[in-house]
Amino acid sequence: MSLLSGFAERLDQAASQAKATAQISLESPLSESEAYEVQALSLAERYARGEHLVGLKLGFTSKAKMEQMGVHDMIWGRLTDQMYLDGGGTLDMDKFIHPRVEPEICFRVAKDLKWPMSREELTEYFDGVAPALEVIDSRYENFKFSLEDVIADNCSSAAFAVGPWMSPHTLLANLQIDLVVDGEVVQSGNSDAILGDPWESALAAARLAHQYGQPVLAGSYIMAGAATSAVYLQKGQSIEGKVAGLGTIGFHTKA
Ligand code: OOG
Ligand code: MG
Repeated sequence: MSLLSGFAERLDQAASQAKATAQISLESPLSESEAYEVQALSLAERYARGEHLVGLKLGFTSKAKMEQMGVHDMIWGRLTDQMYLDGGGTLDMDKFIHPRVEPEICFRVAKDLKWPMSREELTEYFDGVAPALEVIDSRYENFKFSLEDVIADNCSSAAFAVGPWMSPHTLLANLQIDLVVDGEVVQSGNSDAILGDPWESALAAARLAHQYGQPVLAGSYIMAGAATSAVYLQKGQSIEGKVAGLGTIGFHTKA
């Protein structure tokens, strides 16, 4: 087995057994493109078990997130149908290592994405925007990683829930984004923190997917990346993500 497929298998097992593993960069420094190769190989294990790709997520598209995690660049990962959580549903905490949640904005792709594409063309390629919640669960001990580590680990992707769809013409500038836990606001941010405008995340997703040869088909979800820090989940909580002007999405964690 090659070094990269060994890392991919290790990360896939850490995720499926909900058991943390040591940072791979401490064993063998990887380049960014090798890290994306590990990600693709570990996703191949999921597809082989019958999971399906349903979209992409961007990470570290805001300063708040980069500072919280000590990294310096945007990343992207893959979302599968197994990660999808119905709004109002219950998250089984035993399936995760040390899950955190963050409020987000999600886009729905109307037409297979292409590149290049202009900012003006974007609304043609998307038919919905929605408030969303992302659950991230680093497979590394203590949620600690380098940029290459987290890329290899599919950007900590673990679960996501998406609220009611609104028109893609809904303005996304300067919207307040709140994370509410058991009725209390625990994180607040602004949509402008996401690359200056969350639509820039959709554009970046189209560019990065093209760069890495990953098709993004109609019906896919694109998660824009969080505007706030993420917070650790506990058992028996009620979680809501609120985006002013877009709406609310929530779930519970199993007691
Ligand atoms: C990596 C995932 C980052 C975001 O929205 O910025 C991310 C992590 O923080 O573990 O999902
Ligand atoms: Mg996120």
